Amino acid sequence: MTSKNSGLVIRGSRNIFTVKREEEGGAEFECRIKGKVLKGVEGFYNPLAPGDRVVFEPDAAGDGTGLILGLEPRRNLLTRFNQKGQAPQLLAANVDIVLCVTTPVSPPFRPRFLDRALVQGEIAGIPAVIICNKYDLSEDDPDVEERLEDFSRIGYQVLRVSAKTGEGMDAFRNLVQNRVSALLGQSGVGKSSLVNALVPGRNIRVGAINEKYDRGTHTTTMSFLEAIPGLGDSGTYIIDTPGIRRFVPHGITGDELIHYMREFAPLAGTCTYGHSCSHVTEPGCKIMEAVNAGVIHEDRYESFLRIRAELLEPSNE
Ligand SMILES: Nc1nc2c(ncn2[C@@H]2O[C@H](COP(=O)(O)OP(=O)(O)OP(=O)(O)O)[C@@H](O)[C@H]2O)c(=O)[nH]1
Ligand SMILES: [Mg+2]
Ligand SMILES: [Zn+2]
Repeated sequence: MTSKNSGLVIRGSRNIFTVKREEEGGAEFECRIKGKVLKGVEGFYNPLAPGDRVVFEPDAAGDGTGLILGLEPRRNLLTRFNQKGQAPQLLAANVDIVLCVTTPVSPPFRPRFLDRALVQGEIAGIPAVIICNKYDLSEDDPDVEERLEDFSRIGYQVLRVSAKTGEGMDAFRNLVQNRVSALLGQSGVGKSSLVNALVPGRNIRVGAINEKYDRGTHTTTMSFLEAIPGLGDSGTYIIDTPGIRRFVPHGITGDELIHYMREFAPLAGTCTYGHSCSHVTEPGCKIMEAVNAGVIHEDRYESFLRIRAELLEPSNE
């Protein structure tokens, strides 16, 4: 006899998903979605993400396969615009915290990636923290430190850690315990290494940095949810994701962006030309004044203009 079960999506491609049953010892099933599309996710690159909760029916033959019948309402959803697939993509669902991972070197520090990932955290309504991994390799570059300090100034927590030496990892453990976290970052910053560092004996595949190009080699190819045993008493889960080369935010228009960058948001609508100000040439522009006064970092202003221009392109909606 078949029966309805509730389950947690652990990983999935575009049509086969590993679902962990919530009852009876948590067996895993390889599931397809019943029918063609799941309601509410039409037009997305993928219909489900790790962290999603579903109702499913194990196959009567007991061969470890099953059919997904429906999706439980989501608490939140982390997405991005997938430029290659020209469609929005689900990265993780029902998460408590987004970990935006960067490195001081190897691959080089990429504050613009952080700006973009932080915008997506704000859009999703999920708190974000910056994790500067490979701090053992830090050369105390004043430019890196200045930007990290500026992220702290505008209200983001910044952790300097090393998955390799363990430096800063107690703070990292405290941050993730009893929560569901999602890692976001470019290839090679050490996302999978951070998960490995939390679980003794765990050996998720990690990839060396390509020396010639000083970047990662896209070792993780599919997002997955990993339970972290022995950390916290109410369950700790981390969603590891594949490295993203360029993060294009999704879910807002270019005109709305101002509300999703923390130090910009209070200034929305205050320019002489109000909401129609493009914040580039107009007299009485409060954004440009804030840049000149050091309230908005020049690099963040540059990111703002670039992201807004991209969002205003019709192909990225
Ligand atoms: N020195 C140093 N190397 C590290 C650290 N963390 C990770 N690495 C190395 O960096 C390389 C990339 O690590 P991964 O964990 O595969 O990076 P990733 O972010 O998961 O990369 P993708 O799966 O390609 O997105 C590996 O050679 C790791 O051993 C660290 O804290 N310090
Ligand atoms: Mg990886
Ligand atoms: Zn303006």
